[in-house]
Amino acid sequence: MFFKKKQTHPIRSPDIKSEITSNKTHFGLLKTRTSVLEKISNLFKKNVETENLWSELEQILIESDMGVRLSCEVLENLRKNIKITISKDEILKNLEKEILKNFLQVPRNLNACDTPPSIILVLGVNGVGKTLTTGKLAYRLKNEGKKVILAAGDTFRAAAIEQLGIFSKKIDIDIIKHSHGADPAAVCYDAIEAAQARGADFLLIDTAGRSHVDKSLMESLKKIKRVIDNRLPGALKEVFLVLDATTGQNALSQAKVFADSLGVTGIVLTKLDGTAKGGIIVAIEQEIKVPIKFVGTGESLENFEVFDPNVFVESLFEE
Ligand SMILES: Nc1nc2c(ncn2[C@@H]2O[C@H](COP(=O)(O)OP(=O)(O)OP(=O)(O)O)[C@@H](O)[C@H]2O)c(=O)[nH]1
Ligand SMILES: [Mg+2]
Repeated sequence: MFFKKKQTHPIRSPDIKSEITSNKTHFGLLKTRTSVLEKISNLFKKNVETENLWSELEQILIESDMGVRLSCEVLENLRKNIKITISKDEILKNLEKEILKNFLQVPRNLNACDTPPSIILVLGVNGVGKTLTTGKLAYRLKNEGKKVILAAGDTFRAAAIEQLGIFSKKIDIDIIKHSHGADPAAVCYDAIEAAQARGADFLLIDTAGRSHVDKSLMESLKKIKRVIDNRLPGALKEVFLVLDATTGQNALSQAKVFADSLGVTGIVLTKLDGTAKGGIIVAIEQEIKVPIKFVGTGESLENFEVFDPNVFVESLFEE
């Protein structure tokens, strides 16, 4: 289990509940979920016999705008997974799990071009884990048999080029770099040429991190995107926003700014090994409607996993 265990029940703990309920609708179903859970809680307070619970639950779900198909699916999964003799608390917990899992079922595959190279741009504020994430992704793709090239697009911070260089040596893949202070868009231009000439499947571009309210950062990132779009239209298959899970709600405001101005296609949530704030995942997806595709779970290149909503929900509910 890669998520740090939560100490309390997720729906009832105030931080997670507010993350879930304070946001607008997502995937069209959030409001439904909140009112459904309210009705279910009331039902549980009414002391209904356990055997009648099923039909009452079915009625609540079907009457809500969840739709008959989703309601039946949720209850069917629940029935399959639990014994009729378990307590109401257990039924409620399992029902919450099933509903949450359903909310999180969105496509999370890594997009790639039919004709390589596919370009992946890695963005985020400073210190969230962009450079390490770029290395982890390169390591993962190389292990899948892909030819990968790195571009040192962070020319802003003195040690950044060297940091990515260490990963390129470790993983044994090429890196395209200019000197400190150079134009990152020019690095990207050269990197695209190299990726084409060397037959790379993927070009991964690390970028500089500054505050998400820093206009010069946003302009510099937009320029990189323009260069890619002009030089190789259609090749930019992923714009990954890296967010640090330990920053909680702050990650959410960053996500909004980046998603609005840079067309983010996926989120990588890092440092999940150091936090119990996993509930931010639900809030981020609700708010910006961009899927979390990968999670960072430690400081080594191997500590990187595809985000699995089922594993995530189970870990949230672990006692
Ligand atoms: N525990 C843990 N640490 C991480 C994870 N991802 C990144 N880090 C650590 O976070 C710190 C910053 O990582 P970087 O990759 O340098 O972050 P960055 O976003 O590139 O930083 P700047 O280039 O300065 O903006 C490093 O000490 C990393 O080892 C993770 O998933 N888990
Ligand atoms: Mg960096």
